[in-house]
Amino acid sequence: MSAADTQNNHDTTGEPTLVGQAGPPAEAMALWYRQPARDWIEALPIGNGRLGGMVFGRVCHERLQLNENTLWDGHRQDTTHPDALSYLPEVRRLLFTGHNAEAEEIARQHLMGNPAGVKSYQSLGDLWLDMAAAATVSDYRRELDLDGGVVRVSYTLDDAHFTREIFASAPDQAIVVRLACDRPGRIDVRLRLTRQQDARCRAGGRRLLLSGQIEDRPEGAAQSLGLTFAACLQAIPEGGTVTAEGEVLQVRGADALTLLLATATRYYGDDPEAHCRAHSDHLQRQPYDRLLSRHLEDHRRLFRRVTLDLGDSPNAALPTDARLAAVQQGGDDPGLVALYFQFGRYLLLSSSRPGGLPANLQGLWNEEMHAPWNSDYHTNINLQMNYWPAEVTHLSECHLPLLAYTAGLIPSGQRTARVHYGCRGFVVHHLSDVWGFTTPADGIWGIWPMGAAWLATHAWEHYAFTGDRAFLARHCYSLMKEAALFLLDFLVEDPQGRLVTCPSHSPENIFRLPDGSTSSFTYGATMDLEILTALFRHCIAAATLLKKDAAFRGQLEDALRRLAPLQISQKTGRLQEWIADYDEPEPGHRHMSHLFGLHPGSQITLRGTPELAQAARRSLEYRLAHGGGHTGWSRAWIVNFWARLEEGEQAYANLKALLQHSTALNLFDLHPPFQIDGNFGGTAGIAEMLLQSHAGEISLLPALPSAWPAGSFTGLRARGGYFVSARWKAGKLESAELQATQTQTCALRVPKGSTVEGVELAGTAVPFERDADPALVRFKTQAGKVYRAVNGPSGRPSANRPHGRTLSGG
Ligand code: FUC
Repeated sequence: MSAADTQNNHDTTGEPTLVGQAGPPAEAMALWYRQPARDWIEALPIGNGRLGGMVFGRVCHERLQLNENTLWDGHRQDTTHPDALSYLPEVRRLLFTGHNAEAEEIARQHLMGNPAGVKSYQSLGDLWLDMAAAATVSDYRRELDLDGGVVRVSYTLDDAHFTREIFASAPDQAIVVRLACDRPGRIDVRLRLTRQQDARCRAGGRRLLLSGQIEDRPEGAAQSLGLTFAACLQAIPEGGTVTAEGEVLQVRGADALTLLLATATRYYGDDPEAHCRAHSDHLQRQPYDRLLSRHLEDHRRLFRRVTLDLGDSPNAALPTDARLAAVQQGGDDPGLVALYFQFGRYLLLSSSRPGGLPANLQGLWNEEMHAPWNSDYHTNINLQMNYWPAEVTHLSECHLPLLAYTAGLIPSGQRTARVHYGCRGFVVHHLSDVWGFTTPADGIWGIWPMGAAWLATHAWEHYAFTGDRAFLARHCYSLMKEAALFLLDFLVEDPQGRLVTCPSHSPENIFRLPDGSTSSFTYGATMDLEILTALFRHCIAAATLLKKDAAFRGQLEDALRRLAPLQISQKTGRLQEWIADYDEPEPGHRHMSHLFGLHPGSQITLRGTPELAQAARRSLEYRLAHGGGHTGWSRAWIVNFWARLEEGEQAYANLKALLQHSTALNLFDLHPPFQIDGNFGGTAGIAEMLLQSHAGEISLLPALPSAWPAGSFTGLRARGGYFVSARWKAGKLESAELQATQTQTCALRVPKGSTVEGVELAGTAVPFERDADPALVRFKTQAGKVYRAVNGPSGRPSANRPHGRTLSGG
């Protein structure tokens, strides 16, 4: 097997002509197609959080491209620049006096990490299933059943119907492939495991063993420091024979065939080969049906928590690529949006499971040895966006890998904080890897010391949604505090006496200085102030809840009082992105960092800070008027912004643009190239259109577009620990159910045109108060109880039931 073969992504030679038209799969929540993937970006993803595959579904030369999420090039090392701290005062002085170019010059030489970059997450390799050439097959279909987490391929060849099922099992930590046929003895297949580099494959008995070590040899090193890894494929035929021939396994005349793939790397310290062999021994004792049922149970436990119905579509019976094409030509397809939403949830639960690493820039799925941006962890938007849907779409435990990963960065981030800035706490710059990289990378824009702080806001969000105070005390608080300690020490007074971050950036944008030159290097960027405000407020709230650290709390409060404020441009009415009202050479820049306070932050809200919300809106409109949203993640962020501004039509138009311009046939988000953040940001945006809880209220259908006049959702989560379901018709709320997990007062907002006519607990009216704002009601909830809020007139409680007492009207 040559490297050229393994790389030949487009090779469809020997693939048969497809005839006939397979109907849609039984499962409605499925991506499905009438042809195999021509290219990697058309293949269908499976994953168990650690082990992933891209299934091409080819008839005669099936390819599964494989990933294991610990398989990264590089190694753990100290990347700090020992002299950095001695240059910091001069860099600050230069920035405060407007000598940005000179500051940049010094920073490039002395403030960057060494090395100033990370190495790539790599493909594990490929599993190939070669079958005899066929001239024609009929009724071909491949599908990704989201509800079961199974890829299926089926077709008819001559008189026989062939089926394949492929899934990545979390409970059994394996990729499982099942080939079956309705005629006995028809399964003949040659199996190969390959990798472009650093590996070899051996066949023996019924197994293939691929093993190797990434070549990572620093200058002068005698040995590679790269990870060792292994993959073991086991073939279990029913009937027929298996023979090992050199580097391949040949299966002949089987009625059915089960393939079990186990993988391991040395990342967690195991011997990968020994681990794979032992795990294969265990797997081969599990019957296929048992593996499948254990997988289905595990997958559905997470997947089925949320349902979403956005209404019918005339294209519901078409294959996914045809539906996407119709939207790309301007059509509306609410069902495709619901599918996209559930696909986002599927991707998260397939790429991020407790105990493992978080989803990277491509989630889990990467076919390259040198991936775009190394498929790393970018912390100036991308990694965080991956987790925007986690809590609201009820995949809270899938958020834990991010929190654990962030906690794992603390030792390295403390060293960088000390060596580069002389500060306590921990700092993370704009990207990281699995080796604890925390220093500035890539270029001058890498000097952005806010990554840890932003990541730490996720710890609080996890608490806000789950209400898990013990977890807050045990895991979240120290993380938040370490991130805040860094900023407390890092803040300095600017020439006007305001506390600011310095040096920093507004990721990754540039501005024009009064002398006409451009720069990106600055201090007190609006985003920094917003992230810091969010984190400090979270720390104050957590310390108050946990009754600890009064002095620390006082320092945070004091810093917030002295912090440079958010500013609205006198010239343009827009929210200023920087500390001064600079012009922007790239007004449609993909990053919209200064709007962090609007989303994902909550410093800017429509009713709490109307002037800032208006200024944020102007900034957003300006970005959009100049081509903003040209990358997938940028477009997805825009959906969330409009949702927070309660502009359903604008949110929807941008969601549609995400599908039209930034979505591949397999529904992967395209930067381009493939980058998974847009999938997650898009999924979060859809949720944000239907349910919000960032402003101290649960807001139902805050940004419902006219394209979804009727629909329902169940099982979404809101801050305060609520589980929320709702149903609407003709654009008006019919009813909502809130399951409380805490005893507290619930503030519930309904959309324009709807009013709460009653609140019930098990059919009995519950007293509620109507706010001066008629869209808002308040009532007491008790942990474990389910409350139903109904809108009139169709949802009005029947006359023989008492109405809720209202304080003003109702
Ligand atoms: C940041 C973004 C790019 C891309 C990369 C992975 O550098 O500005 O658009 O998303 O991360």
